[in-house]
Amino acid sequence: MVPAALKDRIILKSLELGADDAGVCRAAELLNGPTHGKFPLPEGIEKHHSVLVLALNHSPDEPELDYFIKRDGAPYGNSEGNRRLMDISGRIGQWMKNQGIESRDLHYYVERGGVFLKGAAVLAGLGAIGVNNLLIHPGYGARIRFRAHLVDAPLAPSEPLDFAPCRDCDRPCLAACPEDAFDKNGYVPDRCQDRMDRDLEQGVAVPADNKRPAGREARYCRACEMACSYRGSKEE
Ligand code: B12
Ligand code: SF4
Ligand code: SF4
Repeated sequence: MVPAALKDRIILKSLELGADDAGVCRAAELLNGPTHGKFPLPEGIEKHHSVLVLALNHSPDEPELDYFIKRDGAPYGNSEGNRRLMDISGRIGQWMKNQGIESRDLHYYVERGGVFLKGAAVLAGLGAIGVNNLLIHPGYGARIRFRAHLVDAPLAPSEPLDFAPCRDCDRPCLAACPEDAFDKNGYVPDRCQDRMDRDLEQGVAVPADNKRPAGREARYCRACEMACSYRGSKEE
């Protein structure tokens, strides 16, 4: 195991580069966990690798961070928040390269070689999964997004938190869902997915520019996120 001091320097640098929080988990632990255990190992991720999880607060005061633009014909879209995370990921990669450490940004989508970001965030000590199926961060609550960066070194992992934000809560997140996407077994992804599909179809038209075709901007539903009554220590 590489000494903890290196992990601490990487986390500190991530914060300097604009992340609101960051943590490290071991790829082996993630890949044996409850989600990746069921899926094939994403190509290129090996058990000795570490995963740096970068977090960015998505405050209700900056809703545009979450607006998602999908251009016609493009396989994926993107949001300003995710672009910022990608930028931090690129710059932390450059910084590690200068220190002689190999690393790379991981794709957002698992089918393109990414990891399940909420599970990674739990293992990296960034929070706990709430009743609303979202990662609740002690400082920013549910209003936070993630990106993962793969590090070719067995860094000392962050400590998972002893944190139970939903204990004693009367669960306004569940009542807030306009699609009834929570039943007795928890989150029902298909109902939520239908809503996301409609949000994109009914999104604002974005005109073509010199480089890119026209597209749509979706303002995806965040009702279960915004209704979460847990107030983080860093929220206004
Ligand atoms: C596909 C996807 C969706 C699908 C739903 C897929 C699904 N089955 O859940 C749709 C399009 C419907 C969707 C909706 C939303 N999504 Co989404 N989505 C994703 C994506 C790309 C993959 C998630 C996935 O496939 N999950 C499959 C299930 C099986 O796994 P899971 O979600 O990781 O959940 C498991 C773990 O939490 C695990 N678990 C529980 N405890 C523990 C503990 C440990 C230690 C471990 C390892 C695992 C673990 O159990 C859960 C169930 O199996 C991720 C990005 C990513 N690469 O992870 C974003 C992501 C999960 N989405 C996100 C968000 C914000 C949303 C929305 C609010 C929409 C929006 N405005 O962006 C809603 C919220 C719905 C909700 N309440 O969960 C954020 C969540 C941030 C947060 N604070 O948690 C993510 C992480 C993206 C990001 N930018 O950071 N999403
Ligand atoms: S994002 Fe909207 S539709 Fe999906 S579970 Fe949350 S409240 Fe329901
Ligand atoms: S509203 Fe309450 S139960 Fe729902 S996720 Fe937030 S803290 Fe948990």
